[in-house]
Amino acid sequence: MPQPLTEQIRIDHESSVQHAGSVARSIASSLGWTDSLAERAAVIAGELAGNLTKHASGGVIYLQPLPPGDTMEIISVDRGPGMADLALCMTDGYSTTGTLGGGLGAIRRISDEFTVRTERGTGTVAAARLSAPGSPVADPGLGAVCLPVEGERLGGDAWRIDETDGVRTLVLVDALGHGETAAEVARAAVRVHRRDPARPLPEILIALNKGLRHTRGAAVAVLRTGRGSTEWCGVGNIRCRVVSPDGTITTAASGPPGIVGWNMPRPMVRRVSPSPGSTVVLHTDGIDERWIRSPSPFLLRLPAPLLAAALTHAHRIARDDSTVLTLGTRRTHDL
Ligand SMILES: [Mn+2]
Repeated sequence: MPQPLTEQIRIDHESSVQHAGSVARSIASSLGWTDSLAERAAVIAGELAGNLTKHASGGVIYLQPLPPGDTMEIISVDRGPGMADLALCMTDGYSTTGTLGGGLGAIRRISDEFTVRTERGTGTVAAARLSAPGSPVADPGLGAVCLPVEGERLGGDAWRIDETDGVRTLVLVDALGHGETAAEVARAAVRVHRRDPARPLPEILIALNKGLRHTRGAAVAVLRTGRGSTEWCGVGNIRCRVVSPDGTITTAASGPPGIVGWNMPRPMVRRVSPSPGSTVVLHTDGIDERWIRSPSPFLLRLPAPLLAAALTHAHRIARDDSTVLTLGTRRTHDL
């Protein structure tokens, strides 16, 4: 399983449609997929990108492998104009230009999971997931977009999710600096965490602090949810918000200032109490935190995988590595 870094493709020219397809193929090859599965991924990416060139403005495609196994996610998000009749556009074979193989209905048919939301005047967000047969499927309640600085290949943000006995532990790392050096620190942090992802949250931070000594260090946040409780522990400026079903956003937790690996204060665990139906959002400082000031109701109603993409598309700071992780409700009191 490669580190789940997102590939971003701006869809601003016909050639970007082909590019989307070839990036899907290269992720498929990194996952060791068969040619026919890789081809399905390339078709989905090409169709979503093709839709953006024909119907939308300001569109991007995000592609990524998702843990725990062999899932690929292909997301499209745009700045409008949105669809007037989603049900009609989902009909297999329906196409306003007559050139698509079958539009959204066809994409849904060849995906394992397909989620789309649209609002006239706002835009459309769609996410398709495809998994190798028999491999564990990515958590449907999890959304993620993890991008390096615009124009760079690697960045200092990294994340990981583990699940033990129904308890999910999500870790997000933002290593200081950017590029290859920061990426090495972030990978080291994930490696240290991976040895024992189920240990108590403060111990995770303490282990990372030790493991990142002699590096420039990182901001780190860990969220654990399951069995009726949700807890958070972090150091540095990774944000944790809860988006409630009624559209209110609360700041659930914020870490004390400090650098893991360098001058870490004593890690404190905070309880997060998301109401049923809420989505918890973790993001690094590569997302403009002013997004909480006047978010659109459309954005706040998005399911977790779409919310991560829409937030990134609208509020990313291109000169920093940027990551959004979203986790939606699973049972009444858990996430
Ligand atoms: Mn950062």
